[in-house]
Amino acid sequence: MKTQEYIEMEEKYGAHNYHPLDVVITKGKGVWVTDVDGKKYLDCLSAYSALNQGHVHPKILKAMIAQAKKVTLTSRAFRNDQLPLFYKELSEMTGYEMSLPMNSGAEAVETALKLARKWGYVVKGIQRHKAEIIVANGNFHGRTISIVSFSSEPLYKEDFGPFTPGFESVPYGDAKAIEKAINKNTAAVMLEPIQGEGGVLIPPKGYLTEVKRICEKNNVLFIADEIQTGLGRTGKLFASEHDGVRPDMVIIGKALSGGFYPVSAVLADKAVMGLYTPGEHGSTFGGNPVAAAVARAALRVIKDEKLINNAAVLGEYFMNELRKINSPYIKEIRGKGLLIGIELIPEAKGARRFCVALKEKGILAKETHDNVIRFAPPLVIDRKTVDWALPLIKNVLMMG
Ligand code: IF1
Repeated sequence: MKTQEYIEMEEKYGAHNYHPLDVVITKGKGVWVTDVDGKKYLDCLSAYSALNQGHVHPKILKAMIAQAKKVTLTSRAFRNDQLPLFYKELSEMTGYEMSLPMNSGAEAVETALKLARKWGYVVKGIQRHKAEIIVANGNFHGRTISIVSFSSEPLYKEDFGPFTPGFESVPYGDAKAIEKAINKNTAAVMLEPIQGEGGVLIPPKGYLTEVKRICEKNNVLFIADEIQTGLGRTGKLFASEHDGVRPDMVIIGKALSGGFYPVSAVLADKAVMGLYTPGEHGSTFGGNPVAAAVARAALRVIKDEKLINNAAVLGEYFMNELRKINSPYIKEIRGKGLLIGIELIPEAKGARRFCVALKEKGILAKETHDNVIRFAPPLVIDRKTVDWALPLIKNVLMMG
């Protein structure tokens, strides 16, 4: 079958909750993907940062196959011999005492929110069912009803009420607004260190430091959603480290499996994570042996291949070179590590048509909001490949 036939089949039988670029991928290797017509592309989205280790990393593949041949699912009714090793290695790598594995990012966010509420009642002494959690305008934390309840994007929530109460949203990047919103019922503040969906928005320097200080002063937990920014993407293990902040809870997902499998987790020390008791939370697939084996291999690859350092070095190089492009359509180029956004001026008539033009040249990138092109290649990318992409990107940005 050819591209057009796949597209027609998908449109006929699949729900229309996406508007993908018209490329039908059939193979991936490292930073490259191939479509059903045999055309090769550089992947500059990495499945929204789930592919930090690159497509089909051989070591993760090997771990997944080996585990799938042994045992795939035990449920948490019984123990398995992969999960303890996953816990220990994740703890050693991140410095958090404990973790709780789930599958999707949204599930891990829900896990953290439930835990924060429980902490609010049991530790802080908030009156039952009164806990509040502060979030930021422009946030993206997933698609469940509770999570879209505190979204500020009408498209994500308008038709899906009634909403879950207990959330308060304040402007992103404004620590004072958080201080003002805190009251005796506030259990936690949850933020993305960089708002990915918001358009690769980087808060003012020291924002997270100040937010953490305010949280400590007011006995409020600080939760970082590092699902997109974590595990090396921004040139640090966690983006919060750029501000020298150690959150009370860190939520990770996406690259925790290197794109093989949905694996997410919440990290915290025992004083917080220890509050969950048997029966209060769980998931059929969360922490299953394949997920644990895959995640262990995915973490090992990040470490062994020094992907965090590569993201820092090549991210800076990529961004500096992009800044040399003198296109009248560019409003701003911003980013950290290999999470880079090019914001276009409104007169550029939208980022999507630039992404379509990039696709024609063999580069897959995705617009976010109307005017931002996001570049987030796998962290295994090398300088030669960046140098291959730059003139093509320049060409598309100049052409308009
Ligand atoms: C889609 C966006 C990115 C996330 C953060 C939680 C989640 C995500 C910071 C939920 C997920 C994804 C989901 C994907 C598109 C994508 C996205 F444009 F929608 F916002 F990356 F920028 N926290 N982000 O970025 O994780 O439940 O999806 O595993 O198609 O919805 P999930």
